[in-house]
Amino acid sequence: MPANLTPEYLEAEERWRKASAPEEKLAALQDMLRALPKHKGTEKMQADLRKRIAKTRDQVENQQKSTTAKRRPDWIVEKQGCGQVMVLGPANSGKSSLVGSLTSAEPEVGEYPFTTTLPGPAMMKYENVQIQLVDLPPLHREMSPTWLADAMRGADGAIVVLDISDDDILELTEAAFGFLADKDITLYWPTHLAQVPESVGADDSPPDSVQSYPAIVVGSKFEDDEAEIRLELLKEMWEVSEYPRLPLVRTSCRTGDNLELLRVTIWHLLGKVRVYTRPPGRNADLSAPFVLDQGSTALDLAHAIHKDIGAQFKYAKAWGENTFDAQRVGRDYVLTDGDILEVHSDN
Ligand SMILES: Nc1nc2c(ncn2[C@@H]2O[C@H](COP(=O)(O)OP(=O)(O)OP(=O)(O)O)[C@@H](O)[C@H]2O)c(=O)[nH]1
Ligand SMILES: [Mg+2]
Repeated sequence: MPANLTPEYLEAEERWRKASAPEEKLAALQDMLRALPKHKGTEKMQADLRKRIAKTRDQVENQQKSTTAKRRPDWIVEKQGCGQVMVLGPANSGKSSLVGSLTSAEPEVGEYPFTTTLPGPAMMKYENVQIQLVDLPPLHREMSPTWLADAMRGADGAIVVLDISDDDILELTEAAFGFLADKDITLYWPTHLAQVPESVGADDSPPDSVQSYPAIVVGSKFEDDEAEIRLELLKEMWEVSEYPRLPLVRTSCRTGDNLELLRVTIWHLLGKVRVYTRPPGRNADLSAPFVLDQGSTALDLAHAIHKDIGAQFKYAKAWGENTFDAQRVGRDYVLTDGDILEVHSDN
């Protein structure tokens, strides 16, 4: 040991020896390096201390990562794709079956209620985009897990799956909407929905709650012989209820009926447009659209490509339904689904 080690160094070294937690060890090592006289004779010790500091810091960071991972509740779903749609509804209504039929996921399906206990995200392909569906545990005023409302936060839309082969459909719907009402969650008519074949309810009340989502009702297991009668009862109940007017799509996972219609309706529910860009003189890549909110402009697209292109936007040439080929458009041009744009900027 070099003779000129300071008392501070020795005190820090003693602390290092006694420390058990990596954070304490790291602090002691850093103090040791600070207190070590810096001259040629201690160069090896300095290098050695730096190595030990780096190693201990890794240990501290790994420990922090694993504790945050542990603390993160397992019902939080990371958003993926061009939109996140929550799959809601009473127990056993066919939510997981529907998610399984629309995606390549294989969620657990059971004849008994409360099969699904945690959110199950899965990607649904619609033409050249991917939409995230989140299969959820059942909605029930008294029996849903308390975190369910939080799990829905930030979603772009919802589908409410109601089993029209079930004689208890009215009570189950009431218990499901009761959960939403208790949590001040409202569903509303998706005004941007292009075509709506059918709907339930008469009132088109605007949402006024903290959490509100554009939504579709799915009448599931529609191949049942008496489904039509129950659907009429459901519509009557809806007319006199406080529930919002919502589009209705009848489906059957057994026969596959209307699953493609539902897929398209979910895409429209999101209120997005797909736009393609082309570099001057080259073809657009039609497999990789930019997905933007309806109402977005040429300037919004430029920003989405790159912030510098947005800042220096000059004009664009557009090919689309509402333009003639290579029409020169300005920053305020409102994009239509399927447009191809060649963006020109000042640089
Ligand atoms: N006849 C018929 N049965 C279906 C259809 N879709 C689902 N089922 C059946 O309905 C039952 C419940 O299906 P799930 O998909 O597990 O329902 P869930 O809404 O996810 O149920 P929980 O997770 O418990 O809320 C199962 O026995 C399915 O086989 C359908 O289109 N027709
Ligand atoms: Mg389920």
